[in-house]
Amino acid sequence: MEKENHIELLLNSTNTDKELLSIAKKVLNNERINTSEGLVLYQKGKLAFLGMLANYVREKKNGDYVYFNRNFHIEPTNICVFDCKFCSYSRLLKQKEDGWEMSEEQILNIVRSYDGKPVTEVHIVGGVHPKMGLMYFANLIKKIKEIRPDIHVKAFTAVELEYMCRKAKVSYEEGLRILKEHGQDSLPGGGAEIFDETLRAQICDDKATTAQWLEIHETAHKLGMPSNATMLYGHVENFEHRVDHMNRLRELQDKTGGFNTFIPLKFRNKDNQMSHIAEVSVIEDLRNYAIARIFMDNFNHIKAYWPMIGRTTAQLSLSFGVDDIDGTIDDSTKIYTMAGSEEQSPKLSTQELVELIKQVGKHPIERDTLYNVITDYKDFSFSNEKEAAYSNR
Ligand code: V47
Ligand code: SF4
Repeated sequence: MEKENHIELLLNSTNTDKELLSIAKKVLNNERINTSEGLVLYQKGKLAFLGMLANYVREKKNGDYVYFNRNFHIEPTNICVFDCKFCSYSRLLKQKEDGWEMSEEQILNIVRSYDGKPVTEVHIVGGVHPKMGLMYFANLIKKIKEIRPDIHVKAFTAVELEYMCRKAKVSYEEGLRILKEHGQDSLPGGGAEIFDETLRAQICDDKATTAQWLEIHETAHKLGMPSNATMLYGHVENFEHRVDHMNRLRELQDKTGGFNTFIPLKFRNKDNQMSHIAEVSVIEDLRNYAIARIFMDNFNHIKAYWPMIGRTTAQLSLSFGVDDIDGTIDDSTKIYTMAGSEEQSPKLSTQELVELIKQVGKHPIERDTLYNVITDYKDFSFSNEKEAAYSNR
């Protein structure tokens, strides 16, 4: 209560605009804001105001916790039948010489290389390769689980799944059921881009539609497979498109409750067909995180993907609604490095990640994919040898 009064005082003392003030009051009263109010936040909300309100919501939901996990990524191929204009990573079949295509054995060897290491999740996504079909991936997951039965397999965007199911001539439900039976646990949030159909046709017209993306996630949730959701922002969209995107996700979350986290993804402009579009500023990134936290009231977590925005902005984002900074990402993620992300070799030890979080006065928590607490690092000391060895993994 004391905190709420404090916020109200601050709101009043800064000559806050009347519309913003009424939105803030709603948020403080735990009322949902509507899409027009979401738009007002984008149009008029200054960084400090949005940060204060988002931090209020964040602390109510997650206190001062900052979650991360120990994961590794596998990108089986960057050969892709689609041609998204923002993508710096995919190679069409005709440019195969620039692409890569891992063999099953190479993929399984990556999994084997984590033997004995305390990773809890493998994140598998890549280009949409016409020869890697549903049963190929189902059997691959089965083999991964034979090597590492304890690992959580978060795999395949709705875009990859739509293509796999279409080629295999099965419904989304059937396809997802097969993958689940072979060991897939959840879905990542990629492929959502921006849901507005007109814009989607401009930037990624040949892949899964908005309706298909939403249907695949809804079906996964129905089958007990949770998922994440993303939004690609900072390109040709305007504020209304962002609010519309978040609103469609909020509506689906009301229906299923199956989303774990929302991940805004900043458009990076290196080496793609949209390179002429300037990237938005860090201030806009922080405003966007904050508005996402305020608007997405039924999402428990907002994630900043640090390899993409860099560690300093990731640290800042923790005061603007974000409570999750993904993982140690001991991997070779190329989708962002090829698009010009801040981090050209995204790798942080657990100790480094914990220090980043502590530097901004927050409380580091290692989680599993479903946000169960694995280790509380608040008073954890990396001083003894065993712990130091553990931290470098
Ligand atoms: O859908 C592609 C994005 C996504 C660019 O679920 C780009 O935990 C910016 O979704 N600039 C795939 N973004 C990655 C993804 C993801 C990442 C981390 C964690 C999770 C999770 C999911 O990457 C694509 C697309 O929106 N992307 N190119 C670019 N130039
Ligand atoms: Fe293919 Fe994904 Fe790149 Fe689109 S974003 S071209 S679907 S790899």
